[in-house]
Amino acid sequence: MAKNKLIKRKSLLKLIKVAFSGLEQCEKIDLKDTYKLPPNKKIMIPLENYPLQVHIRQDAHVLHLYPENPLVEPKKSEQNNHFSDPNYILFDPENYYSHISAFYRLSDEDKIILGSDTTEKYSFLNTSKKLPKQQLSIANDEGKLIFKCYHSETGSCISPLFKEKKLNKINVWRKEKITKLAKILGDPRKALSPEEALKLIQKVNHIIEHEEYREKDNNDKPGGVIAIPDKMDVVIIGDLHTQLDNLLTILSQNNFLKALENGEACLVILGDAVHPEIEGQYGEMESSMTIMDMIFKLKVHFPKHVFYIRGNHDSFSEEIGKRGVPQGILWAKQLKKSRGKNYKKEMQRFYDNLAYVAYSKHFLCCHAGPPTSAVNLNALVNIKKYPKLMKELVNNRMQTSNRMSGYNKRDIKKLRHCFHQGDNTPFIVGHTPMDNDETIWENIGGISRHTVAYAANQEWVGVMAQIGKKMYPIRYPVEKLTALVGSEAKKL
Ligand SMILES: [Mn+2]
Repeated sequence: MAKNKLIKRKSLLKLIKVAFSGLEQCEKIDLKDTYKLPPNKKIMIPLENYPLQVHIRQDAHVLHLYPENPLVEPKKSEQNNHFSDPNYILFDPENYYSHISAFYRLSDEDKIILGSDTTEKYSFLNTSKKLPKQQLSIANDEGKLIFKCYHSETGSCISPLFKEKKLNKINVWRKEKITKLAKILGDPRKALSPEEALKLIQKVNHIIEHEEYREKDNNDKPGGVIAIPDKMDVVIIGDLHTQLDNLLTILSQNNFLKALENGEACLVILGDAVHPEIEGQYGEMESSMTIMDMIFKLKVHFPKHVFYIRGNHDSFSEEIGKRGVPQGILWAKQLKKSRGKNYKKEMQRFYDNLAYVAYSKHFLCCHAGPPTSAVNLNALVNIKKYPKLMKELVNNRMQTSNRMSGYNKRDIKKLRHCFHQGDNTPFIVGHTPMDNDETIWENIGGISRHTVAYAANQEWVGVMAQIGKKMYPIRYPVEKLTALVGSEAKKL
């Protein structure tokens, strides 16, 4: 409902904008070859849904601008979805296909201005600092691209990437990843037999009891902290709440999978992968089994590069529930019924052995928030002796005028201090989505580098990904990839 209102407001705004922007005065050109943009003139490209190469000025550095097309065409009935507004992705092709990299999403009605004024802001585009302050603007008007070059001496050029290979490059690349995922995960639509499921979770528990980068506690059990090596990049994903398509969307994008494979990066899942958050589905438990199976398969395939941190829903507790539906209890019952008593025990063993915090020099994360009570590194490692700390790390929420007991800036600072981190180290939590439309929220509560990542939104899914020394929010439209991975697995 709120969405309809939003769309209406958007179209009204658009009418006003068109009336005043002189869009009609754009010159349309027929783009067959490289085209030099005339200074100070708006040029509209008649091609829709075609990739372009952009020379911001006439030197070697080029950018690519690709329409963001889904791998699976949405059904007619779903046409009013997030792919109905054509978006473009602007990126540096030198990095885009080889490393985890950021890009600029040029959405409908959006405009980007490139020049030395914005070199810092869009540092991932690697454009020259020697450009004029404003060199080139690119706008997206319902999928039609409008270019304006502000300087003739440093003139900008555009050319179409017509050749078949380049046209489909991104989706061909993504399909290769779907095949890889099918090999790792199998058909996610096919339930594991109780025997297969038991074997899988036992393997995971064995790995976790000897987990890499994890100091043992004083009882020689896995401690509460994962210390990711500084040289390894991290990709952080928030609460999935059974949205398998969201996990598959992420793994089919960027170079996340490749970076896990070659050991350059690790994936940290911030807990709460189970228990749907969709109204009317709170008591449904099959999808919780499926997503845990998939996470377990990832863990077995990448034992040193996939980590799962404990969330409050990673429990059979009667306290876990949503709107009166006792999800913790239903979860225990379901596992016992479909997979047997031993499986349920192994899941408890899994929960008991999970870490609560992960960090490196470049980030710090946990499921919910920092403890408000006293905390130090030794207590975090020996967390099994500190049930209060355990509870706080998976349940705390930020302080607000209605929740004075919540955590605040000082508590984040305190937790950072346990790891000798300064105030600039990104601190990332899940647990508390800020609204229904987003997936990542930055600088929450006015606290700099305090980020909430939530991966259960059905339209957009985001990760916090480390590129170099910095963490970037990277968002993708969710695609229904479960069936695609499944049918690919069947072919193997
Ligand atoms: Mn939670």
